[in-house]
Amino acid sequence: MIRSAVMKGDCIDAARTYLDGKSAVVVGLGRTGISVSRFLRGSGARVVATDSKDAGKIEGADSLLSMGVEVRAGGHDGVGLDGVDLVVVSPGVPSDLPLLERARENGAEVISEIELAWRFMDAPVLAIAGTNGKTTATALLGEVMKKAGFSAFVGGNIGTPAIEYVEKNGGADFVVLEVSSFQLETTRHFRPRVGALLNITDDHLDRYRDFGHYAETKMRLFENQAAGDFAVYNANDPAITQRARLLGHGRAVPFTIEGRVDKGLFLDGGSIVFRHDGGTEEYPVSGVKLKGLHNIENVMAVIASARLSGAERDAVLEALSSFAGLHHRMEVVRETGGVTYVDDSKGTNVGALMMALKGLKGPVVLIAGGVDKGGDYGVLAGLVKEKVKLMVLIGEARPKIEKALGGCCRTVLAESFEEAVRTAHKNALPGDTVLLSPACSSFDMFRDYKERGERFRSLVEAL
Ligand code: UMA
Repeated sequence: MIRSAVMKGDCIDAARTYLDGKSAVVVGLGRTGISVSRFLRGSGARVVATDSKDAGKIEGADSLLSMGVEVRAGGHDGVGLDGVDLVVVSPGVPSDLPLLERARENGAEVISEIELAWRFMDAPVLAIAGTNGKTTATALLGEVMKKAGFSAFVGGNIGTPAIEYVEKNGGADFVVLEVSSFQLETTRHFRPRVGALLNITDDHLDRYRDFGHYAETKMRLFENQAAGDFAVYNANDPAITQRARLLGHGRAVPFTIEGRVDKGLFLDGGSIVFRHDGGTEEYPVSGVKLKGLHNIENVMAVIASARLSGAERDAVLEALSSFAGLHHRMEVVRETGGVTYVDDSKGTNVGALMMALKGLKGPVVLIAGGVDKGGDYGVLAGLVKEKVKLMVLIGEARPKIEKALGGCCRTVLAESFEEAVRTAHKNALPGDTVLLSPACSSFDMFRDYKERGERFRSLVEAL
């Protein structure tokens, strides 16, 4: 099924027309899978929902059962695929899972939740992807569109599954989505009016064959774009420009913090310049509240996405001057005794740590580690030598990071997160920054990056 124009406020009817009586399987019952199961069942489909976890550990399983969803917990083995039309995969479920291969062989359509949601959306989608910065850019774009007087649903990888927009029957002027490579693995027709790709650096290499596979998955953002759509991309990122053939058939809108482009966005003196068909306009960098060059890239993507969607320049300027950023993303949590404590718990890959270090003057006491995602820490050697005076390592990735970077600065291995914060505090002198930017995911010690960041804040407040 390919989306035809769904009328505003007509999402539920459109979904019901297509889904009523269909047979669907939902794989993974985290936040996404629970919402998708509820939506499919509510639209009249027969739904089997499955998770590798035991039933007792699935939050929300009871409410699905009471709606008539069949829940298969503790593994995917017993899930029958005869007569199944549709399989909807959660982002955390790899798309080559044997169950999914079997479903494809059986003739079922295997898609991600953003694909399903997109089919019934009644508003243009503005989608943001990239290894780092996408959550910040998505939140900022949502703010800009609202300042410009539009109603906007902001969701996707940022936290609220896109399907919840459809489930509530839509009605917004725009849907602003943060989109991850996991979600793009199983899109088919997903076609954002504006797609913005911020950067591609090492991440999730535990899931992909290699970097090329990961990068090409991200480029799928543009795959179905056509005339009338816009492909906004970082022209200063070789991983993107080397794959320019994958930019799709929308209008290309490059942005860069180095050099210039004929059409698109670049830096000139103290301003971001946007050259487009309607003329040339400027946005003074001094008017942007977010700090750091990487944030200028995020801001360029947001300016393009918003202006090409009809937001007025004044509204853009106003939002840029007031948006202070997100929790756990280079967030100053305390300044005491001349030492600044920065929570960058959302920095879960090598590229994020690189940006964090580039943005600080040093000396830095760095707390890093957690669950390794297959990235190459070695690329940080120069920066660590230049800025980090002490590295305190935590979690499973300790030996790998120590091997790659231990020679660049004094390095200590901590047995617990509490010990790491104590050690960092003891070794920090006035003028230093204690930075939590783990370059790893948190799942060996925490529920998620938020819990890790909140623990950091409470330990720092208690110092
Ligand atoms: N599971 C299976 N079988 C498997 C693998 C997993 O049943 O083979 C089950 C797990 O037991 C678990 C469920 O799948 O119960 C987890 O699903 P999920 O990991 O897709 O988690 P959700 O709660 O649905 O959250 C997802 C995104 N998570 C991931 O991509 C890992 C959230 O992004 C997103 O906010 C949410 O959907 C709403 O769209 C988080 C994230 O870490 C923030 N994203 C990655 C990133 O930003 O780098 C991509």
